Amino acid sequence: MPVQNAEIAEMFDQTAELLEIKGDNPFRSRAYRNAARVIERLPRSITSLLKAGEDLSELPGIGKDLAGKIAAIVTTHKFSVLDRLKRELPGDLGEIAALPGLGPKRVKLLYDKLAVRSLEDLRRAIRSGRLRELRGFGAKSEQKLAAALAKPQAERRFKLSDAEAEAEALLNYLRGGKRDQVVVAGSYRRRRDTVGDLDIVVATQDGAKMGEKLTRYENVASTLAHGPTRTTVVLRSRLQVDLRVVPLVSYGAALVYFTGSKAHNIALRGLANDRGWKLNEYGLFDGRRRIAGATEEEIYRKLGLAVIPPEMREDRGEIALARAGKLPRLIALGDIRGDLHVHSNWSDGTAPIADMAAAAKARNYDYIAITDHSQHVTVAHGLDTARLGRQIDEIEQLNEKLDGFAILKGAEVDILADGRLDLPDRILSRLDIVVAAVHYKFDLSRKLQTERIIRAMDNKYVSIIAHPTGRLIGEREPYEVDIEALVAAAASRGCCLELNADPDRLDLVDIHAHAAKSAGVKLAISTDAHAVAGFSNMRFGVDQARRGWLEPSDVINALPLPRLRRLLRR
Ligand code: DGT
Ligand code: CA
Ligand code: CA
Repeated sequence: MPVQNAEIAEMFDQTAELLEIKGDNPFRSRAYRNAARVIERLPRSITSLLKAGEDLSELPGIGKDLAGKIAAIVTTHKFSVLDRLKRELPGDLGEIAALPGLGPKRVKLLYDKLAVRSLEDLRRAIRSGRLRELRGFGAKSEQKLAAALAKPQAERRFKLSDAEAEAEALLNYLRGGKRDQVVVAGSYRRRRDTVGDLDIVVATQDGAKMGEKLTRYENVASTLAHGPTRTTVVLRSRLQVDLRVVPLVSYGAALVYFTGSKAHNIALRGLANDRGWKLNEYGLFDGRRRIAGATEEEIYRKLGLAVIPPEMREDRGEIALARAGKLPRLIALGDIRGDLHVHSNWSDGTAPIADMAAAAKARNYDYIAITDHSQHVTVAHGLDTARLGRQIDEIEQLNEKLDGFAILKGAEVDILADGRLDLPDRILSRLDIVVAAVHYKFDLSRKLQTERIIRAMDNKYVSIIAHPTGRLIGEREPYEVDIEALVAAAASRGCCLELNADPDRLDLVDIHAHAAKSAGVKLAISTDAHAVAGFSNMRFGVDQARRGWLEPSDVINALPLPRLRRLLRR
């Protein structure tokens, strides 16, 4: 099993974290973190690049030294620097640093001041009340940590993109070229933003073999259960995998059942009961006669329903729509014509504008908007009025040379703490599109945060509010904000909201995207790409849009350019 890019990135992130805890030179840990991001976003696997004889040190952020280390990881499956750090630093510091609200700096503080080395030490520090007395901690963080520590490991959830990297490698291994049907069902197939475990359904004659094969998979850490029809393992990443083997006549029924959701299943079973039938994972039965089961389609048809896309199976009203033949025509990746939140190397992106445009054109897009950061974000080399003016000139020149493709002049402007914007109207008025976003002061009260963002929408140049809740999945909770009020304000002002497609963000979430649609607010599904590879995240945004029932008409970057331009003129 070749080492996956995500694993290398994870090793580098852990290394950076431990270096920071150790108080090492900050440039070293930053170099590891940057490299992790670059590796994570590569469109090809490191293993295949090395096989093709490519020089890794030509990748941005990766010098000769790191390239050598990566090559060693690929051959040994280990990272000696990380292993050494783990030996040097006692206990579970890595795990502690992964708790919500705890970064390396705070872990170091806990270690230095309270001698916290293990999760048990941390629990003790909370119980004794010493934690809240530590500078920068207090009752609120104590509460948050206690809640996180009380959560059993089983409740740990994985980002969809991480689960996907695991699932694809595993499916490749299990399928092994044969014609067996092997599908990942569960929340993964419903494309939830996070998944608890992978539920694999296999239809095959020789089921025992498949379970056996799973237990021999190289990434398996332990086997929890193994029988003729069901095998459960835990992977090295701690992701659990449930594999069920079903006969071909039950394949559709098993897919429906294990795709879920549970609430959707219960509603379907109710429909079957109403007709005097029984529905389970083996089929739809009239007495002992199986009247459907081999395909999902025949199950839904027999129940009087159109086939419901997995992303909608949450019992949120989809069954009534399917019965009435009124399911929406959900947006699909092929409907997307451009990307309206894109960074270049003018701020914290890695590629020149021309390269980002060429890559977008190669994806068959009609347009992108370049939206680099504004001056407030100094760490990202945010643009001031003068530099943005020069960028506008450059984009105008680039557009003259482009045929059948347009680069929109834009900016991702910071919303200041009081709701004013970080750039003056006189420069914003020269742009085609303004994306406004909160990047600091996440801790305002709900009322003030909501007013702050609505005030930004009051500016007629603001086209879109980016990542409206600021959450980072598993790392940062959304800031306190009244989404309903934001949606209402966006509706009355003709402002759009973003569904950020970065798999670490996926913000707005499905139900909020649906609320926006219902209020007549248009959404932009945007990748926030900081490198060419970032464009490929669009599909994660589209998945969440589908979970929010969005149709092409709800999404502004599904519009042809002339109509988009008209809509942007508020
Ligand atoms: P997850 O893994 O927490 O992200 O969410 P799911 O939806 O994948 O849930 P999981 O793995 O517990 O179970 C997979 C599917 O199996 C679930 O979506 C529906 C079905 N299922 C599980 N438990 C029940 C149950 O008690 N009743 C019914 N009708 N279906 C169930
Ligand atoms: Ca699952
Ligand atoms: Ca499961």
